[in-house]
Amino acid sequence: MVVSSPHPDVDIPDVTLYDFLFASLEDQDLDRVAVVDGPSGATTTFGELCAQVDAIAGAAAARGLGVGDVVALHSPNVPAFVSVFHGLLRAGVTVTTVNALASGAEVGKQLVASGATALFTVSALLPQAAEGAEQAGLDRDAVVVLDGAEGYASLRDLLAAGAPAPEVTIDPSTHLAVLPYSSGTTGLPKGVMLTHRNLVANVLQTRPYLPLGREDVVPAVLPFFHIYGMTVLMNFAVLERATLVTLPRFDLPEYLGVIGAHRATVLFVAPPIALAVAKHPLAAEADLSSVRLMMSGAAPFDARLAAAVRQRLPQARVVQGYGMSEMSPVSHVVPVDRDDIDPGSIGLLAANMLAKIVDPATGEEIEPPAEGTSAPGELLCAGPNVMVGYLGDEAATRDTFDADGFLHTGDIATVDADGVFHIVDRLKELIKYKGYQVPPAELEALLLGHPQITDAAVVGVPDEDGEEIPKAFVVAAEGAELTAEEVMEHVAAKVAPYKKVRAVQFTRTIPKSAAGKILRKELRAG
Ligand code: 4UW
Repeated sequence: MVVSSPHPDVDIPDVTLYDFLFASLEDQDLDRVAVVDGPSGATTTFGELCAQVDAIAGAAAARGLGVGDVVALHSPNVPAFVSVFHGLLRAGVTVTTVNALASGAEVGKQLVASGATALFTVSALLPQAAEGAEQAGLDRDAVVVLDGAEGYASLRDLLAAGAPAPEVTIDPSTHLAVLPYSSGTTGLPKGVMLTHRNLVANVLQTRPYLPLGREDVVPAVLPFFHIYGMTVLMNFAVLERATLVTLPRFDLPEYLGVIGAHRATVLFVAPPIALAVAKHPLAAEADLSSVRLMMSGAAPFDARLAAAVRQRLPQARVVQGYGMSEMSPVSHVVPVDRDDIDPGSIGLLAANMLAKIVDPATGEEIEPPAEGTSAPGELLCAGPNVMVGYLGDEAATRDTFDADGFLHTGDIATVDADGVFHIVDRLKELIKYKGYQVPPAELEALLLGHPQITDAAVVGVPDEDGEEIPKAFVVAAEGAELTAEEVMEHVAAKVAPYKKVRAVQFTRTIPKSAAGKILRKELRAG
């Protein structure tokens, strides 16, 4: 049986993200601060942000970028991320966001896979950006370094031309706004095709249960390049005319300092940040009295951690959301005004959403219970926020949707009689390290590229703090003298730091099904 959201449906206007967020700006908001650069304290007002978005749209159009083009944005959280992202979208460009921690080879792969014809980056990431651009055959003219670098166009150069924003006509329900990369339920990262409508819808679907307003100050430490930061921070906070304080990386003292100095009110976090706030002695000394809400997502967050956070933030609500790049991303959230709901749950379906729980062994739908909690099964979701499909990968798209058009999340969930969902396990092979995606298929391919490795499998296992880490099971070639350190270094040299293999076990065989699929559950069980 299908479970419907208990919330009333919301209307989703047929508009572009620019029209949704910026065309509605009122005079009274123009002088309010939209974005603060955390490290320097420099501020950008809504009026300035909107003018920058228009100017960047004009500059993009003057470079010949518009509808049909894909442009890569490769930057940590800085205020210019917001204006460049929305400026490119305003010009009709589709933006593929690249993880700021990506290696040069990873940047190159995404440029090629997405068909990007230009790359916007920052000087600190230029070594990886330049390597990736070269790999993808982009010449220097196609690379813009926002803060400037010798031999490259900068944002200032682009804006100096003063080109007017172009008039573009696009259909918000079919035109691709963004292409974040996700490995989904299996395999290598794929371009997730999200339309303007997907992004507009997702903000509206959670808005009533997650009130944010003009008085809110929101540290933006979760990366804008990842769908959580993109929708929940960048788009949601801008829509509500709240103030974002950007931080290019997570550094606990700096984060706590920003909360105190800017009187931050709402913290959107992933579990490792929640853990630091709950447990680190520095957090005990920090002034966190301004915080009224902490929301965690992107990886499991249990009720014990929620309770530990509440001890540090007794005045605040501590809630959880759940989502996936393929859902723009939010499908579930614990409504802020429902303190009767377990904070270890992912709460209720967002507005306009449907879900099913299906027995992965039989494909049978599990009935929601009249009372108590359902049996666990795979969660499938449908709604206006669900992606169109994976770019250029019809087979993966087909496999990700069931016959009724519901998206396979690859997560195992239960639902209770009140419509409250819990995530209890993960069916898919994906590993999450500090909330970042680590696709085992990618690491396995790298391991198999080592001349002394004949077979390998990578699974997520808990470390001593209970955090998930990637562990490699390795079959070494006959007579090979391979150490665990060598295996780890082999991978670390080629991938972003969060994708490193952090534990190695040598084994004689990798358990596989008759069809040759790695039996990951067996490996995880040890
Ligand atoms: N509990 C257990 C969770 C949870 C979870 C995600 O990288 P992606 O594609 O996307 C994300 C999205 C995070 C997110 C979305 C909306 C939201 O409100 C929120 O919190 C405020 C966070 O991470 O990875 C998707 C996969 O990440 C796992 C799960 O396996 C999912 O399929 N995941 N949230 N609360 N696991």
